[in-house]
Amino acid sequence: MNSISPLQVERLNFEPTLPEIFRKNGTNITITKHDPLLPTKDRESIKVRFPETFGKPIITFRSEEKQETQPHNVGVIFSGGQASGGHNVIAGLFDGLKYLNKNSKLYGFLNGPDGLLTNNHIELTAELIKPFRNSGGFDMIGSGRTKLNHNDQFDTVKENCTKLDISSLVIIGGDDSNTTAGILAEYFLANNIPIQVIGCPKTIDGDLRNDWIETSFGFDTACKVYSELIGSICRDAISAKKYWHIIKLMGRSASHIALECALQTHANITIISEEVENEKLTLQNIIDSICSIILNRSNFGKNYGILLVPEGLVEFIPEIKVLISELNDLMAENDINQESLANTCDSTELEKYGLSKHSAEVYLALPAEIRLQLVMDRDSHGNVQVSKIDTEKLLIHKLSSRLNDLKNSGDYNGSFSPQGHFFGYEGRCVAPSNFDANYCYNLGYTAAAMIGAGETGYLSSIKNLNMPVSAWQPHGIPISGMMNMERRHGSEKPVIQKYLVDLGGKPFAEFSKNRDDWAENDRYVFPGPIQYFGPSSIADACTITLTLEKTG
Ligand code: FBP
Repeated sequence: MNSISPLQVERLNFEPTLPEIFRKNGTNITITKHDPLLPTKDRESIKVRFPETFGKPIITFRSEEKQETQPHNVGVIFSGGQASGGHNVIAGLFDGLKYLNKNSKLYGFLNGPDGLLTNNHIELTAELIKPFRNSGGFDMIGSGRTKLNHNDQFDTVKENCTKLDISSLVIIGGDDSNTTAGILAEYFLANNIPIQVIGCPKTIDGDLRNDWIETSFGFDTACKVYSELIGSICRDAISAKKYWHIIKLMGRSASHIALECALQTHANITIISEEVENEKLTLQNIIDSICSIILNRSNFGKNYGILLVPEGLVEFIPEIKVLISELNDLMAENDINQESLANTCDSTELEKYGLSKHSAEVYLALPAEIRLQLVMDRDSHGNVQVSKIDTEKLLIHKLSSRLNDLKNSGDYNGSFSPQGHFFGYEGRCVAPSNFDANYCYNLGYTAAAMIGAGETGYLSSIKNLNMPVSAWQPHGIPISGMMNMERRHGSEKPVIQKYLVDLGGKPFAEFSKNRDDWAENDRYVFPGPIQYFGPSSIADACTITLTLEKTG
């Protein structure tokens, strides 16, 4: 019996494409330096914190006559949540390093930043990497969410790298992890530690994006997986005609995934958290507007539909945001018995704990299950784990109760039979789409090219992603130029700015133009499963978000 599927066998044979510049055998890849990239905000504060890496130029690549280059010993880690294509970043990095010098070595630190701190590593050889090419998951070396933010941790990283003679480190992660990459590069330069640091943009959430990072890897594959599932549910809904499907979609803060899935499937209703915040919509406002669509469809005999909800919604609803922040503060300041707080159903009692009167009322209006999640599910900093809140159940509870009232008052005579879903983990480790497989391989290869050129404090970037791969343009982008100052855990910190849905942007405009029609009529689109083979217009397509952002 084969231990890998026929599809896995075929995917192993897939050869990612490199753009022209990386395909000139027998040449050296060198860099061209362009204008410096300066932060758009908080320039002076960033300059003070990044004296060594501030004002570095954007770089592109060119090929020159081949000369002997030194071998490089490089370390690599995954940091944060899984995203399809990670193994191809490593494959591209490995191939790029071997192209520089066949004696180069690549070490994978295991289970994310923890591996760097404990020197838990393996050497990544051609044989070891081979079965992981074009596969999903991060299981080649694992990942983790430990944050590297203290100098003593940086010194440990230095010691462990020195033991392996490592002169470059590649951090594959999201906005926080790449912020760390920038800080580490600065620390090493400031302390004359000869270790280069390069980042690669990963996260299914799509929120590590700016003028230079057109998308983060994993977003394409995850949205295709969720859209396939949503499309199948749409088909079930118009077949059975009896359920409203309330679907929570992963994406911790930003609503890019929900928006892309709406564009791909034309679900009847999609909530965009950024719009909720911008319009200061209360939970009741949201429930009322969903109910009016449910009522309208019911008047046409359609007691079914699809509602997409972004994972991070509750944090964008003003009164719940205040409640969460008050709960975070009181949990941090006081030695509180979480269980008795969770069981308190009296507003005066809650005020004694330190909640404001308004937050106590908001808290008590939530279903018991959600109250429990708000109080009990805390991360290592004591903060609410917003991603663990069953927002789909919260909405089902509130919608059912409102529709019941409307029924009792004679304003609604339909039937509301809800089904809750959460699509998250099923989209993070699928074999990468052709787009992500190619994109990731190129990100890794670009990281190797920057290592070869001796650069540090850069993020690997590919531009022109809506074009065929041959026209893609690899870049190196200085991380300090993408920073701004934000308040985190009580103090001002330099961080790469998270990209939320732009309500003035083209993807949102496209959604907004169509949403009334999608709400009333059944305009469902059924994207079907990811296609790895077949017509390029399907197999190599990128997301609608990227297409709209690049071309309109
Ligand atoms: P990253 O930003 O680290 O890539 O993770 C994103 C994400 O998939 C979110 O969408 C989700 O909220 C979170 O990870 C889940 O985290 P965990 O894997 O720890 O449950």
